[in-house]
Amino acid sequence: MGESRFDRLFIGGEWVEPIDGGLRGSIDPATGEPWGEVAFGGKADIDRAVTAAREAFEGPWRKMPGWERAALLRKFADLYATKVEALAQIESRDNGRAIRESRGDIGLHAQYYHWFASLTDKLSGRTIPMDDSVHAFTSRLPAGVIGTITPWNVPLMAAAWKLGPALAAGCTVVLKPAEHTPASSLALGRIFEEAGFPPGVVNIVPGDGPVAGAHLVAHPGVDKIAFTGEGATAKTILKTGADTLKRFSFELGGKAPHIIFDDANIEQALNAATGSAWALCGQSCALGSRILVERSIYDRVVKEFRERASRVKVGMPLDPAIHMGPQAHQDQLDKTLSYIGIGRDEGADLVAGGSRIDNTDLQGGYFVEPTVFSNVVPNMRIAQEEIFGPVASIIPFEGEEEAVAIANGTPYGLAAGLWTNDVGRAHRVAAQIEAGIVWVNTYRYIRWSTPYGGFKTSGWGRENGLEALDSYLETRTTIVSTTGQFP
Ligand code: TXE
Repeated sequence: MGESRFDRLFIGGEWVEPIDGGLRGSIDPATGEPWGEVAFGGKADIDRAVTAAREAFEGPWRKMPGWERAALLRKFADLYATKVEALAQIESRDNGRAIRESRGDIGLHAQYYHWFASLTDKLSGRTIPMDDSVHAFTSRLPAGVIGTITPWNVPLMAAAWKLGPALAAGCTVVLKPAEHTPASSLALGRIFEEAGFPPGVVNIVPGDGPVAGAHLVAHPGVDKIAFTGEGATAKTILKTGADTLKRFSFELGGKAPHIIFDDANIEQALNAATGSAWALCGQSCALGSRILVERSIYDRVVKEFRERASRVKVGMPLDPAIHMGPQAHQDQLDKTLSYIGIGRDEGADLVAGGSRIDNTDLQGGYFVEPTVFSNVVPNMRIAQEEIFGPVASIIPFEGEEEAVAIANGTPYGLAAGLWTNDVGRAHRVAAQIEAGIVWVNTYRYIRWSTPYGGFKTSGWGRENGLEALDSYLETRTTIVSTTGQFP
């Protein structure tokens, strides 16, 4: 299959036509027009993908020595590294992300696969002291067939975060990418094929969430669902999968506070806070969408946000000079514009942006101006709910106690940032933040080795790091009598 053909599903090591799905035009969010035909699978396609994954799991994969799995994963990672540009072009085309961002993000993925490859032969258990009459030990075993359901904002990153640890653990996978952005995930299939993975270890079936996704979730042949997406979808998934009592991990939304104290390096803080507000066009769960600013520097920060918003270059995603592309799809555009309306109605001050960009060059695309609200009150909906658009809400605070209270005052708990030059304050405040990751004097810096996931409604479990590997393993305890006697 050609690099840029997406009209087949990848099942059991073969490129096959959908049985009960079909072809669908994938929309270019920069124009609103279809840019390519993508195969969508239905329930029967999910069935055969799960069968292929099960056969691969029971057959070659779980029995393969760890070092051999590692060699395949490394080969895959090396090939992946040679295809960063092609993958970035596909992903930016499909989800509208600025190409400079896609290159930066996708350029790191090979390291995720390499890092998990390095763990495949280190899945050791423990010896547990009991008494001389028994020898007790644990073994770490792959969890089985994994259904991975990924979102449209970062399809390849979400796949790397799930497939790296799942394959390293000895699991097999059915990957169902989001319906809005399936193309780059299908391109992954070619790399797995080229790397020589046994058929069925990785299967890729784009499809509609409530059809293909729900069927994967309910499938008795699937042992675990690894999901990234919206909290409401996670609740539906839990109900759909309840009868099978399979395992679940959830990476859900966020409303990250980005706290700036007046003793911080303000220039650095502003670079991070403005960069993070508009990266991925605001479509990432860890972005600092609430900017909490100490009252004494509030006016300065608002002024800087306004000025910097006017300097953001919005344009066609494949243009290397632009900073921000369109929203990834029509529904997200509508959601963002509706929240901008809500912010206005709630009485926040709109200091920058606030509209769709629909000029001649960008007509038909889902472009929104970088938007800034000031004088946002913590209980306003724009400060409580995930917008997932380029909308920054700047909230004033007085002192540490209030900063912490506002930071923790949403149902979310994924990420947070704080800026201060007082090391005591940095530790004091970080220790009180209810979030799975807290950045101090930096923001959005993560690697394959750093666990990532949410407190509260932001998720279950952790991706990346040793914790991610754990989440694709089962522990078996074996207790052997050394005397042949019971008990
Ligand atoms: O997410 P969904 P959507 C948030 C963000 C965004 C909102 C809506 O706020 O505005 O969610 O995005 C699959 N059974 N995030 O609607 O629906 C679907 O096909 C099984 C935050 O796209 O959760 C896709 O593959 N699967 C987030 C995946 O779920 C189902 C990233 C995600 O789609 C399904 C994305 C079902 N019943 C959105 N329904 C983050 N944490 O970064 C849908 N899906």
